[in-house]
Amino acid sequence: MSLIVYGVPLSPYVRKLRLCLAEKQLDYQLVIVLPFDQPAWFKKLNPLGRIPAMKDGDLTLADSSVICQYLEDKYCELTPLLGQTAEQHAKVRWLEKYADYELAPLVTFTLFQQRIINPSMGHLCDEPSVMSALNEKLPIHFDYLEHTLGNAKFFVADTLSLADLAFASQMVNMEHAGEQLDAQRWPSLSALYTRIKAGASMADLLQGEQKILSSLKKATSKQASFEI
Ligand SMILES: N[C@@H](CCC(=O)N[C@@H](CS)C(=O)NCC(=O)O)C(=O)O
Repeated sequence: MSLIVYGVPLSPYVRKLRLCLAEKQLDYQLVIVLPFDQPAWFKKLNPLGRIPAMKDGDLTLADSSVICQYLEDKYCELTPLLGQTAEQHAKVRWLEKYADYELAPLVTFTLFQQRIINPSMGHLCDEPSVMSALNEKLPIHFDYLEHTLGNAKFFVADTLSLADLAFASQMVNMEHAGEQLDAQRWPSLSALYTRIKAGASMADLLQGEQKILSSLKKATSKQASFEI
């Protein structure tokens, strides 16, 4: 097996990359590297210290989008995930970027960080910032994405692409944090997320993720009983 992915399953960027690999049916080894306290050797793979990184033989790469683009270029015959035309490529990249850079700060680095990571490390959850992300900041983005999706099954060309995988990857962290998309207000987005979650690639990953999530929650209750 020549492909090695470095990262942790609960990272939305690692999840997006693993979904891309699963859709293309490419085998890989996952080497666990946390987003903090990283071993010195990881800096050689990504001097920025962010996960995921990947190794394919002698080639090392970092950044989920760059890695997925590489896989797309290298294995173009396997399930294309960037669309077929220049226009479709551009739309997929835009929506992937939108999920990675607009949803992530609110969903992953606020909701998930505050509700799951902080308590598991003995830090308080800043619930007002969670509420502000949920009620004030995220709806504008969901409105835009709902409008962009319209009645289609997938974001671009009615075919699964990295745009859908990037969006769903963030929604998983929202669900891990105990929140759901409002299906009344954003019916198409909710249906899209449900469809991706029911697919084999995501269902497979989520099984493993639930175990990690439970141990983080156990760590949280140990912290709490220690404090009491
Ligand atoms: N644009 C990067 C973002 C990766 C990223 O921010 N990963 C987080 C974990 S979810 C991380 O490693 N954070 C550690 C840090 O920023 O020091 C990608 O798509 O791979």
